[in-house]
Parts: sequence; C-alpha cells; structure tokens
Amino acid sequence: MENPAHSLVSLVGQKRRILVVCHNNPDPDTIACAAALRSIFHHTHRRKVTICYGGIIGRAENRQLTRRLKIEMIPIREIDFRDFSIICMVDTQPGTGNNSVPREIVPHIVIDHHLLKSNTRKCPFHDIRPKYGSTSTIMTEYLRELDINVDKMLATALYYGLMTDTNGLLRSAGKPDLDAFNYLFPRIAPKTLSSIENPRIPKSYFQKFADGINNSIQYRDVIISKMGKLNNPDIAAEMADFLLRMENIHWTLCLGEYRDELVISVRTSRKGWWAGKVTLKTLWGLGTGGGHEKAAGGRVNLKGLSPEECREVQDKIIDRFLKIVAARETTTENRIVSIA
Ligand SMILES: [Mn+2]
Repeated sequence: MENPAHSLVSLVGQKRRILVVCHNNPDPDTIACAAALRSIFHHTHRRKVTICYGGIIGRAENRQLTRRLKIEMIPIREIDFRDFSIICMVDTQPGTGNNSVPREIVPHIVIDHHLLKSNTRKCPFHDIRPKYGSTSTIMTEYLRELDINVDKMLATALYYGLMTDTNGLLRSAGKPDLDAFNYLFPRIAPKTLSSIENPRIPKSYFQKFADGINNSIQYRDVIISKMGKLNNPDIAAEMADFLLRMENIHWTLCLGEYRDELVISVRTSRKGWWAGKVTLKTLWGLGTGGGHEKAAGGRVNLKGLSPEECREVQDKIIDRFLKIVAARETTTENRIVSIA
C-alpha cells in the first residue's frame, strides 16, 4: 500500500480550497495537527488552508499556543462549507459529537487516534491509529515522510500536542510517540514553549477550581466532582487530571455545565480498564462521548431541561459510573475537603 502521507497529497490534486476542522473546544493536539496540515498543503500544493474550530478556545495555554505560534483559527459558524473543495478533520471523526461539522457533510480527509467510527469509513482518506498517544505523532510521521522542513513553530506546536495528550509520555505513549518526541524535541523553541505552558490565568479559574475541590466526593478509589456552571468547558478535564494525582485514587469523574450542555471528563490510572469505553457506557442513551485508555470525555445536551431535570441527569450519570467501576459503597465522611 502507498504510504498514507503520499496518498494524502495526491488526493488533494488540483483542488484549491482546503478547510481543516478541529474538534470543539480545541486542545493542543488538534490545533497542532491543523497547523501541520496547513504546512503540508502549503509545501506540496502552495495552497492556502483555512483552519476552523467549534466551541471556544478555553484554556489560557491554548490561546497562548495559537497566539505565539501564529496559528490563525476561525470559529466554524463563520464557515460556509460550500466554499471548500477539500474538508479535513483532525483529532476527531464524523459523528462523534465533539465536532461541529454538519451531519450531511462527509469530510475528504480524517486523521485521528481515537477508535475508528463507522462513519469514517465513508471518507475517501482516513488514517485512524488508536494505538498512538497523539494525532500529532501521525502528523510528525507525515512531515518526515514527505521530507518537509519542520520549523521551530510547527515543531513546538506538535511537541506540545504530543506532550499534553500523553501527559508527558506517561499516558498511552508507544514507540511511534517516542520516535516523534526524539525528532521534535531538538527542533522546538524552548522559551516560546515555556510561555505557552505558563500563561497568566484568570482569577475565575482559581475560584472554579476551589469550587470543584469543595464539591468533590470520594467513593473508595473514585473521586467525583460536581463543578456546577463553567465559563470554560476545558476546566472539567483539568480538574479530572488534578484530582487523579491524589494518593489511592484511581478514577476521577468531573461534571460541569457549560451553556446548554453537561460536560463530563473521566480519568483513570487503573490497569485493564478503558476510560473511553466506561464513558460511552455511562452516557449510553443520554449523550455522546469517548476517548482513550486513561482519559475520556463526553457531553449531554441539557437544552429545555429544568434545573431539577438537569440534576437528575447528573445523578444518573454518577450512579451509572459508580456501578460500572464498582465503587458503590461509601464511608461516612467521604467529602475530600471537610467543610466546617
Ligand atoms: Mn488527541
């Protein structure tokens, strides 16, 4: 079989207008991959590539990433899909619920490292590698295969995408991820990377973090945090990562409301479990979700529900989750922070 990087390039052929769609509330992996595709099509076809995203760029780190590395991204609501002859999706797939591409549109190119979705098979080019720790790893292979010079900016973006998705190569990283690391690391701009990793963070973030901790309950090796209303949907994932660091904790589930949706984030360090499958099972019939071995997420549409009904949905999710991970019984004092 022809190398995927070469098939990708030949697929574009004479087509002129290229759109790359990132997943909603884009993370560094999807942003870096969009920048990599932009770079590939610029080198191979001299094409201008438009990058778009759904939701918001919530984390200060991610806003800093697009700003410092000059990755121009526009909100998907400003896109008219008829203006484009090639539509690409990176780090997400059609029908997964975490991107804003209309259902009737079949993307031409899908590159991802989540589990293969049946809709994706209809796409003329798809390269799905669930064993990879990041989609940035796949894009790094393409750039090397095509012998395209990876400049400091792009190397820094891909490196950051790889490191955040694999939690510093500790989560779901394999040989290809290590190879990408070895290739990218000597090429990054360390000061720029440091400014991306350590941006100033708004006060509201700390307040929400405090809320999240105060509203956390422990059940055996599980912590569940009901975070209430969020002004940034990414904070549920950050809280889930943070709480998983507690001694003797092997699962975290964080829930928060963002606009009309309940946002869910799941993390595990338990061996032999797949967080993505647990999340799918938890949200079965209620919403969409998915993810990886150790990290997963999902959402439930709350539009039109009363506050009471929203609470019921949340309780149902928590109940199912605890049953699945078998941590039903609780001790008498199970708040992680005692409130005097
Ligand atoms: Mn990813």
